[in-house]
Amino acid sequence: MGMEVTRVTDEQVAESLEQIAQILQIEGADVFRRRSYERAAEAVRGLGRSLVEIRETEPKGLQSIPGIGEAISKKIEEMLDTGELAYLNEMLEHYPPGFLELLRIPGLGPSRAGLLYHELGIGSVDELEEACVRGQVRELKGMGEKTEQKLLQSIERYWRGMERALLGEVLPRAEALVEMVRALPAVERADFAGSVRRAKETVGDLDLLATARDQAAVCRAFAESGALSAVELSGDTKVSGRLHGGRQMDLRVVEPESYGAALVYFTGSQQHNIRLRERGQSLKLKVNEYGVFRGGKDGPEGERVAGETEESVYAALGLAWIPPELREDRGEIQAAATGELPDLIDIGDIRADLHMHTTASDGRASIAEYAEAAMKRGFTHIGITDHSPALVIARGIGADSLRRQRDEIDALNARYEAEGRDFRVLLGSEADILMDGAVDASAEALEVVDYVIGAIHQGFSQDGERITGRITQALESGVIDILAHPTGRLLLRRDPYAVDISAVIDVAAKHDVALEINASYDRLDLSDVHSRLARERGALLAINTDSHSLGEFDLLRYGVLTARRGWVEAEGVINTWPLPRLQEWLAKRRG
Ligand code: DGT
Ligand code: CA
Ligand code: CA
Repeated sequence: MGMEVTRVTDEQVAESLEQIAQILQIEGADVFRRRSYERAAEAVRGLGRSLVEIRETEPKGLQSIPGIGEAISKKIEEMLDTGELAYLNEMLEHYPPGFLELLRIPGLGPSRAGLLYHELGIGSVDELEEACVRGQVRELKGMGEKTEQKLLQSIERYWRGMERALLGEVLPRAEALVEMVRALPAVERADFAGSVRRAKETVGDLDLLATARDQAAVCRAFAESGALSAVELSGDTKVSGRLHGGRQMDLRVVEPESYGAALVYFTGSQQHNIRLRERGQSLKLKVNEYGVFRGGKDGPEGERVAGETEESVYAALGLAWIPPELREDRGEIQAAATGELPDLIDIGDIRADLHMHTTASDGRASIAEYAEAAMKRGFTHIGITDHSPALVIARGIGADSLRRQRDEIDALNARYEAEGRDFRVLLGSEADILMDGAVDASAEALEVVDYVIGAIHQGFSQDGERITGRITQALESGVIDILAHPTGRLLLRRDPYAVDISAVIDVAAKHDVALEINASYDRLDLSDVHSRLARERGALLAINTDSHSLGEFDLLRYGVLTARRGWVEAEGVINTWPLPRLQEWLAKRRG
């Protein structure tokens, strides 16, 4: 297509390496070869720096990464240079396009997928479903009626999961797609809209918007770009289809004078749009995806008064521009009318991450490695919080190990001080809130740590009264400074425990305990709505990544987006405070 090479992300490199490992397994290749690709994928995901940076700055280039040897480093370089990997492309030629998608079905590993393909020619989830229904799968070696039933259930769950995805799975792809659309000839502007732009925690389809004088040319170019695995509609102003992996998406191409109005309309939410239209009616203005027009609801479409930018649309309605994260009809229009929109927290306000796990418990990086990565991000401090002893499965640590961490941290801080670096490490502990509400933090442990994060890791199914009592008792004890992932939900996978979060918020506010917004995009716990409630009731918040490896500081953005959806300002989030202020707060709490 004569287009510039689209840059592959590190995550895409990791996925390609993983695909190679999967195909090697399907082909029954040597287990060591397969493992080397799995290890390489894992290594890429755990890097604190980008592949490009390592390649350019390390004397040994990519081979300086543990787990990446000469052969794989060459392949990664090829991907970084060309956006493609011939070795993988050749492997994939032996299989139908939807084949690797099969591996996303829980319970269907590479060996079974290979068997299904070679024996029954099954090359997609659709075909697998059909074969199960027809009872063909049970005839295969090592499978039976039970396996077939289980597979059908998994497929059903897979289709249901397809309907909504986690924001963190879709947002990076939306950004990459927008970059790609912006690079198409004739495109003037492009953005993603819809629930992804509002940063909703789960999203349905992806809505893309572009503007160009020659709309049809852009539609054609996009339809032919290979971004979609299936093009379902390709018109002069709109292209619809499925992305690789199955997610539905639309690209709409509008005229430049309508771009702002279309961006408002397709960003939504629907309720927000309805409120805007009502406000327009009261001002005798008609608001739609083409612009704002004089003449009111029933009049002929009159003179255009706005439409090219979002700001112009809101201004025509007497409103300040409203950040997309607030557009849920939760009072934002009233606030925009009276100049009372919140000054939302921004990722640049965050100075610290206060929740991460090292190799001492279940993490994969050392204290010093986290510190280096944090300095690169511009943090001024971090807090190390390995698990307490009660959490045996996560290799919780006791007072002896905490003392060793204390020594290590004191030595690091002394070095930073001597070198004049504005950076410090704090020592915390993620202490289990036990079944009876006691906190798993010994007197010896409390002596050496700077703070305690409390969390529930067992007894998720207790009834509301018990689990709420257990948490509030722990907060009232004064031992806990931050309550981690307060409701325990795992998005699309596990419901929150039956906790009365409103009661927890009140107790947290009363005892000056900060409630965490866990930034991991499968948690986002507290949620947007609960975060807002917490701030309204005067409780402090913390936004933490709960990192288990170096790359995970990047999750911070999802925590910040959730806070923004909760109308949260920087002031109420302890991670935005300079270290002295944080220490003062901790001293007061502990004193
Ligand atoms: P999703 O895809 O389920 O995560 O949620 P959205 O918000 O992206 O919804 P979607 O994709 O159905 O539509 C994108 C935006 O387009 C939506 O937020 C508002 C606007 N929109 C769609 N249908 C209607 C409608 O019937 N009335 C109004 N007022 N707006 C609509
Ligand atoms: Ca959508
Ligand atoms: Ca849509």
